[in-house]
Order: sequence, then structure tokens, then C-alpha cells
Amino acid sequence: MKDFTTYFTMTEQDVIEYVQKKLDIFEQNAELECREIGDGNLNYVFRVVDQNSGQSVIIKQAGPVARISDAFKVSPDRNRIESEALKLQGELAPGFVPKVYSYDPIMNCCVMDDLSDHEIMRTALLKHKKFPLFADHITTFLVNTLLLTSDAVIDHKEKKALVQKFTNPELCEITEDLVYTEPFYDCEQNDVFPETREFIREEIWNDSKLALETAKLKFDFMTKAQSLLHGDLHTGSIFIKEDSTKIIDPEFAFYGPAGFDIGNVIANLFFAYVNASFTIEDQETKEDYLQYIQQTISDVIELFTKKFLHAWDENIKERTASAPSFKEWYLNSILEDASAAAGLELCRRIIGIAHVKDITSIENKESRALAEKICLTAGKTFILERANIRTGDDFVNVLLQSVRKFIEGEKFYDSSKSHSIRTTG
Ligand code: SR1
Ligand code: MG
Repeated sequence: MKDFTTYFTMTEQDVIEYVQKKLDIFEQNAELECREIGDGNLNYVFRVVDQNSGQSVIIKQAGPVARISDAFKVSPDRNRIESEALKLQGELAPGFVPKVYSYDPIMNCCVMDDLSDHEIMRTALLKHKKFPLFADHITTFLVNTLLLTSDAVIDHKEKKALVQKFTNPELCEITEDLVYTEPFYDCEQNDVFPETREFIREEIWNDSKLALETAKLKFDFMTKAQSLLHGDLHTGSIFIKEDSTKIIDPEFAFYGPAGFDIGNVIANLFFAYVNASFTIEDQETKEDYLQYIQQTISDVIELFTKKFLHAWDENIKERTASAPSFKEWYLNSILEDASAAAGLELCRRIIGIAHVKDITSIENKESRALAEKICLTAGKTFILERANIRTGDDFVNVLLQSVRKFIEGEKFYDSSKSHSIRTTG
């Protein structure tokens, strides 16, 4: 039997032995079964179930390279970052993250709640499911984790200790490359859909203003240690069911611009919207679903704003932060960064190496190319116009205007009009 005193990447059988030898979670007579269920880009996720009692846990192990490609050599220390971030987020936003039972710095794995009664949000949205509590849940998580880890609230030495603890150079480098750099030039590692390439060249790679603005944003990302971010808050990092939302996978956590997490949530709702525009056939069902996603985007911004302002009044400790209008200035800068981050995510998931199923699953080539152009147009607007995008309506308008540029009429629903607009082409 292995003794797990030296790191190696585990198989399903190894994980059963690991549980028997290292953990005190299951009964002595447990009949353990293990299956690797991970489908992310980086790690191995094992579900271990006791066939006698039905009790189960998740064991997540970080390998020495990313699953998506051996080219990404990433320190397994990301598993420590993830475990520590989940613990802190669990304290700041109780009920919104899985409970972590243990972290093993040798095997680079952690043991946590099995959330199999939830569903990955991206998958659920692609089945056109609705989650009316999502905007409320995610904004509580965002406000609590972002504001309560900032200099406005916590002691500055404590904050700097957290910055140290969550210094995450390798995962940050992935984001710096994949989100802020590669999508904005003709990089070999990009994975461009041939039907969209010409549009990308003209609208993205040949736009010097966009190059300047994305450069500024990259430097903000690298230097603005404002809040402890989740760092990769897309709909594949969210487990959901009707009455519960759990945010998982914070291995990219580090101190960065607070708007980054908000923008990622918005962009990924946008992907679900675009997918629904092209895949739901029944017009009434489509209008209803698009209206739901639009409303959710708007609610995320509006609820974030409302809860942030309230939490600010309740929690700030930093003396200078109570200067008149400082709170509004601070919130505005977060919303501006959220707009930028939404734009970056919309561009990088189309152009870069890591795509989203919302778009790649659109089978018809022409529709996929249109879907991609809509995302890129919105992405560019969110980046270039970020100084003017503040309200829920502003975010939704970018979406509607980008859709309107490429499709009109019965293919989509424009709730800013009182009825579905008709095609002209
Ligand atoms: C090499 S990792 C590629 C992407 O997967 C993660 O989920 C992050 O989004 C990262 O950018
Ligand atoms: Mg992930």
C-alpha cells in the first residue's frame, strides 16, 4: 500500500487507498467507490462514495501540468490557494462555497463537500433552466468577498498578510497571457474559428486603440491589489440548484481589481444569452428565456450596487474612506473594471485557447460565426466604453446593441421594445 509521503498524481484506486489511510471520514466497513469526474482545464476531481451509506466526498488533486495542455506547467500549490480561499470565502459569505474538510500539502489535494445535488451552472443554462435566486446569491457572495477583504474594511497589515498568502504568480500569469495578451494579437496559441478570423483581424488585432486600452487593463490587473478575487468566476465555477448557489474552484484567487469577478459573471451570462438566441427554436420560449437572462444581468449589477453601498456604510473602518463622495467614486471604479473584465472575457473565450461550450456547441457554422461576432462586438464596447457603463441597463444595452448589429427580428427578443422586432434582412 502507498504511504502518500511523496507527491504523485493519483488514479481512482489510489484515491480509495488515500481515503482509507489518510482520512477519518467514512465508517470502518465503508464500501468505497471512486470515479474521476473532472471536466475543467486544470485538475483531477474524484468523487468517492460509500456504497453502504451513500455518504460521499470530493477529492480534488492538482497535477504538475494543466489538463488542457502539457504546455501549462503550473505549481500544484494552487491547491493550497484554493483550500485557503474556500475557507476564507466560507467565513465571509457563509453557505456560498463548499466546506473544505482537509488540505494535504504533500499530495496537493483537498477534500470537500460533494455537491452532486447541484448542477454546473453553464450546463444548466445551456438546458435553458432558470435560477431566480442567482442574482441575489451571487451579489451577496461578491459584495462580502470583495469589500470585506479590501483596505476599506480590514486592518492594512492584515490585508498585506493576505496579499502575501494569496500571491499566485503562475495562475495570474495564465490570466495575464490568456485574457489580457494573446487574444489581442495573432498569437500562435489562439484557437480561432476560421469563419471569424477575418473579423477578428479587422476589429480586434488591427485596432490600436483596443491595444492601448487592453495594455492599461493588464497593468491594472497586475498592480491593483484591491480585493481578494475568486479569479475565474465563470458559470463553470458555479454549482447551482433552485434554492442554492455554490461558488467553487477559486484556485486563481489573488489580490486584484474587484470588478474582475463581477465582469466575468456578466460575460458568462452573456454567453448563455447568445447561445439561447441561436439554439432555442420556439419563439415564445426563446423570448421568455432571453428576457430572463437580460433581467439577471441587470439584477446582478443593480443588486451589487445596492448591497455594496449598504455594506460599505456598515463595515468601513478606514478613516479617509468616509470622505464625501469617496464611496461613490470607489464603486464607480469597480463598475468600470467590471465592464472591462466582461469585455476581456467575451473576447478571450472567442479568440484564445480556452473556449466556452455556449459558443462552441452552436453547430451551424454561420450561426456560430455570428454568435462570435456578437460577443466580440460587445467585448470591444465593454472595454472601450467602460467609463460610461455603470447601471444594469447600461450592461444590457451593450448586449442588445451588439445583437442588433448582427441579427434582427425573430431570431432574438429585444425587451427594450414592447414586442419582438422583425427581421429586415
Ligand atoms: C490553462 S487554463 C485555461 C483556463 O481555464 C481556467 O478555468 C481559466 O479560465 C483559464 O484561463
Ligand atoms: Mg476552474
